[in-house]
Parts: sequence; C-alpha cells; structure tokens
Amino acid sequence: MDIQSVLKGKMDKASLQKLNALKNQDVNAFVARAIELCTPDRVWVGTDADEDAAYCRQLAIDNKEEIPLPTAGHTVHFDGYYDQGRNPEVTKYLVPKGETLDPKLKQLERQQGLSEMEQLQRGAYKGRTMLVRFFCLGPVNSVFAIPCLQITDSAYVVHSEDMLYRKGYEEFKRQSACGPFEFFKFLHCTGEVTERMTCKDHEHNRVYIDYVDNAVYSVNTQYAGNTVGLKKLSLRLAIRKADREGWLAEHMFIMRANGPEGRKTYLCGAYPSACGKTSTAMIPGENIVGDDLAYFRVINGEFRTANVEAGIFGIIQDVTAHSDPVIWNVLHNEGEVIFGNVLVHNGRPYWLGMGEDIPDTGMNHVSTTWTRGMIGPDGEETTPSHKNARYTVRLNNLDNRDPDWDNPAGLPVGGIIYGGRESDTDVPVREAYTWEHGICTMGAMLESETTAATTGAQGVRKWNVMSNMDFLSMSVGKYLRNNLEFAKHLKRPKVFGTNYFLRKDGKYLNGMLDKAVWVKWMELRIHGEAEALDAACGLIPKYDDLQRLFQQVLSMDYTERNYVEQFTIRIPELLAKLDRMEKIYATVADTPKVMKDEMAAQRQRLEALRAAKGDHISPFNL
Ligand code: SPV
Ligand code: MN
Repeated sequence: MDIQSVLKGKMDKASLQKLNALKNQDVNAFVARAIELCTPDRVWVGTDADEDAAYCRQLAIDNKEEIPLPTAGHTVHFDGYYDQGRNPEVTKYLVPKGETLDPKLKQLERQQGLSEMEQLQRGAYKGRTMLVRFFCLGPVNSVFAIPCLQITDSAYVVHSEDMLYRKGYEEFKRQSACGPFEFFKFLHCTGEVTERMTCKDHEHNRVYIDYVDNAVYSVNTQYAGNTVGLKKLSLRLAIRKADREGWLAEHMFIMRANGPEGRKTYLCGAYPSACGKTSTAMIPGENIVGDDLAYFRVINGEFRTANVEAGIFGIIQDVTAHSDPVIWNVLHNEGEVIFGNVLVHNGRPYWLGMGEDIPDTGMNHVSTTWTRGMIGPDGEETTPSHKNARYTVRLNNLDNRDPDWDNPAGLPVGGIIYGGRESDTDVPVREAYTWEHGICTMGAMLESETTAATTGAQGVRKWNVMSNMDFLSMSVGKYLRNNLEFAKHLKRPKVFGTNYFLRKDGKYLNGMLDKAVWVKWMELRIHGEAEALDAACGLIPKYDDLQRLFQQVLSMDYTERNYVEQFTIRIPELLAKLDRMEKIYATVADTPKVMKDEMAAQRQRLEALRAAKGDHISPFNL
C-alpha cells in the first residue's frame, strides 16, 4: 500500500496538508489502513483550531446526530433503544496466541478478533465522511499527556471529544518532532443507522481492545461510553501503560476541598455508578477538577494527580436545582451543552428526578412521538428519559471549577476516597489506619448494592475493585499490587471510605448534602486538625466535631441520636462483608499477601470488639 496515494485519494489539499504537517508515519499508516478498510467517500482532518471544532459540531447537527434546542448552544442526541450504556458483554481484550489474561476479563484470540472486527468495519464508511481528530489525555505538554488519534464517522463523537478533552494536534506535532512515540488509536464505525441516525445493528455491537497495538475498535454503537475513545476505551489501555511505566490510571474524580484559612486540599474519589461520585465532586462550596478519570504520578517526590478530561459526561437523573445548583444552572442557560437520551417537550429537556412535573409526551430515545406508558421494542414500559440519560459540558463552563484544574504538573493529593452503596454495613465516613489498610479494606472491598428501582431484587451487592472492575486490563491481583506499591517510599495520601446510603426501616439515614460535612472532616483529618475514634474497621469522627461541622457547613443541628444511628459499628454486617470478600479473593489467583493479611487483621479486630462490647456498638461506647 502506498500510504500517500491512499491519503491523497480521499482528502482535499487542506486535510492532506494538516495530516502531513505532523510528519508522523505511524499516524499516516493508521489513517491509510482505516481508509482502505472502511472506504469513506472522503476524509476530513481536524486540528486544534476553533473553526475545526465548530465544523464538527455543525456537522453533527447537519447530519441529524444532534438536534438543536431553542436555548443557544444546546443540542440533544439520542442513542438507539438498545444502545443506552456501555456493553460489557461485547467489550473484549484481543489476546495474542500463547498469552492469557485473568479469567475474570472478557477476551478473545487476537487474530480471530481482528478478523471479525475487519468484517464489520469493511465498507462501513461508504457514503460517509471519515473524521480524523487529535486529542490529548491529561494536560498537554506535560508528563501526564497521552496523545490520541480518533477516527470516526460520527460527528457527535468528535463533538463530544471537543468538549470533554484537551486538543491534541499540536501535542502530536510537538512529540513527533522528537521521533516515534506512543499514542492511543481509536477507530469507531457507527454502522447502519435508522432514520433517526441511531444504530440499527445492535446484534453486531463490538468493542475490541487491541492492547498490543494501543488501539481500540468499536462498531455498531454510538453511546459515548463505547465510542468516545478517550473515555473508557482509553482507560483500559492506560491501565496497562501505567503498569509498564510505574504510575496509576484510576476511575476517580478529583476535587479541591477548601479548608480553614484558604487551605486547598485535593481529594480523589472512586465510586461505582449511582454511589454519589459526580455530586461529591460538585459539592457546593468546594471546587471540581474532574469527575471521572484521574492519573497518579510521582513528581519530584510528591504524589500528584491530573484530570484526564476537560469536561463532564454526567448522569442527569436526579439533578435538581437544590441538589446540584451549578450543573442545574449550566443546563438552563445559554452555552454549549449536549443532552443525551432525555425527553424533549416543546424544545425543553426533561429528565427523571429533576424535581418538576414531566410532560406525558415528547421526543425521547424511544420515539419522536413518545407518550406516557408507551411499550418499548423489548415489551417493557418505557420511561420519559432513560435512567442513564446524560449531559455533556465543558469544565470551563462551570463556575466552581478549580482554576488550577489544567496544571501540567498535576495537583498534590491529600486524600483518596472509596465510596460504596450499602444499606446496613459501613458507617458514612471512616479513615483507614494505613495506605495498605485503605487500599485493601476500602478500595479492594468496594461494593455497591443494586436498588429496588433497577433490579427488583434489592440489596444484591456487587463487588467492584476501586470502581475499576469494568476497565481492568490485567489481573485483579496485579492491579492491587500496583496500587499497594505505588509511591511506596513517599508520604502517601490518607485513605477514606464513604457510604451515603445507610438505611433504617427503608429510610435513608443521611441527607443528600451530608457528604459536604464528611468532606470537611476528611480535610481536617488530612491536616491533623480533628480527632478520631478507633472503630476496628478504621477511624471514625467524634460527635463534637460533627456537631460543629454540621452547624458550620449546613447550618443544621446534628443530634446525638443521628450520630448513634449513623455511626453505630455493625459487627455482624462487617464480618459478613469480610466473608463475602474472602470468598471472592479465594478465586483471585494472585491475591497479594498484604490483602489476605489486612482482611485477617480486620476480622481479628472486629471479633475482639464484639467480644468486648457486643454486636452493634454505639460510637459513644467505643
Ligand atoms: C461510567 O459509567 O462510569 C461513566 C459513563 O462514567 S461511561 O462513559 O459510560 O463510562
Ligand atoms: Mn465513569
């Protein structure tokens, strides 16, 4: 294949010039191969120019992947009925012959997977324009930066990337000038579409991760979690790159907690879906850095983090004026926003749990003429908006962003939070004794209960290591070991566990905003300015501190009764959790010894406390 003539055959002069200005043979080869395989009518190449981003946004509107709404800058995008979330069933690693990945990961022999994928990609761009864009994971011109090449036939995908990531064309140029370098490659094909421009061929939806070549291929899907290369597709590649290079790629938000006298303390948090992740990152009075992906590196002897992204692809359900005022304002004012899979009625977007009446008719992911009670193609009654309906916004449009969010040197990490969802086990906030105790008993034992709303069977607990289980591209044991050993000889952040979902008689024991208090307490603990009680599962707050903080942060009385209900140490439940985890880790071939030791020590402490004080112990009795 003569690469230049393949490129020339499909590009106008301007695009060819943009591509060749990078002087990168690896980029040219990947683009040429995509042209040969997907046979687009034409190829368009974008740079970091604002006009190129504007072109992609307009293209998304012109080809009806996005529909403009009356508020300036707002559009809505719909995904197919069966394309409303990540699809772990068809997301697989391509493994070279003779290699195997952990049996817990979905995998396929590499050549077989590539051939299957090529069949699906062949001719997929016929009659369409192939879009070639360059973005960057993490800040540009920084040790964190990972340049990425995105190829897609979806203008919605690159429009989303323009909002969610740093531009990377100049970064490619900069790095290409120093010879070959590693970059991530994403090739996405929308596949056949309906008249609404949503994917038709759900049966052949595939997402294949070719880690040997730092490439991810996805077909027959449009949902951003399967198509926006820099989001979860990149995380799986980044976890392996981090392993090779001695850093960490995590599924975490980054926020700035504001301490006394202007002190800035950065916290990172891993929470499975629906455990309060974005709302913690967006607590009123604190500052957001990022809400989904964080890289950790040691820089000049310091544990530092950078936000991988530059925007938010957030769940819109339950966003209300009261609970999420900053997001609410962005969603109700002029400015660039993509709504995904909401209900649109008279040009206004509506979503479940928005705290307003939702119309009985409108346009949504089910139909352009949806009516309440409408039955979906699967025979199920449909909802006005999907429960995974989303908004896409730029960080730069949020008033509460930390001005330092894009620092190329990253930000120092004061604390790491692992947030689960349990109705009856862990206290709302606790601090680990040590890094190892935190990684093992909080991160590695993270669980999220399904709610009655989603499954019918309530309280089914799902194990989700560091909330990264869906994205692990190596064994659980190796990933844990990397976490345990990271920054071993340095001052490491304090580790905390949270649980906002304790219940009594079916009712939540905590208010939505209580997390604002837990964050202030963690901030003080990081600086040695609050005391704590040893609760056998970690260190918990003292009543006096919480009473003062509830008053200070929320102007609320915090009663002794609240404290006792929320911070009672529930030993049988905590032991049952340990039982579950010991069973799970018995199936992990390479569980680190430290993990086994931490579980055993936790059991011993809990049993000793039970022997001394009984099953359920008031925090006043510790
Ligand atoms: C998540 O599910 O963790 C998300 C959304 O952040 S997705 O892009 O689908 O991964
Ligand atoms: Mn996520």
